[in-house]
Amino acid sequence: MTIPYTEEELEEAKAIFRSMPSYTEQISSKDIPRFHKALGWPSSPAQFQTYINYWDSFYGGVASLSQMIQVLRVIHDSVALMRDRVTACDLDGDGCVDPKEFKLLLKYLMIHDPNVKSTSFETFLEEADTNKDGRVSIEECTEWVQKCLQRK
Ligand SMILES: [Ca+2]
Ligand SMILES: [Ca+2]
Repeated sequence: MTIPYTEEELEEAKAIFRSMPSYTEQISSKDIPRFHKALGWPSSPAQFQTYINYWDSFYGGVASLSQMIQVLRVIHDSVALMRDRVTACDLDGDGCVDPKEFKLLLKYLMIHDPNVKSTSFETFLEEADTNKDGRVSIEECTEWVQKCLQRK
């Protein structure tokens, strides 16, 4: 998933999105596998289930067209994509990643890149909290995610 989406491809993705059975302005997370398949993203049933869980956990089981297009727009830019995903995982919006939010983010990372190893929150805190204030901010977390994806 490193190819940039052109405006034309985004239009195509929008058309696919709108053709999903549950489409109103948004689609049910149950249609995520169908949407991914229509876009030509190969995923295993386990990956689909995790994606569904992801949308269920973060977005109450529905994906809006604008959210989906936002993901597609940044998918070629790993820094922007990860900042977007880290921001999305900050469920209580306090600008920091707590253990529950980290768990969801890690789950997402492990689907995104199978080389990502499971990490405890303690290790994450130690590695990511660069200004040592005991909290991991969105920026710190985004930097950590970059390092995490680069180390194989
Ligand atoms: Ca938070
Ligand atoms: Ca910090």
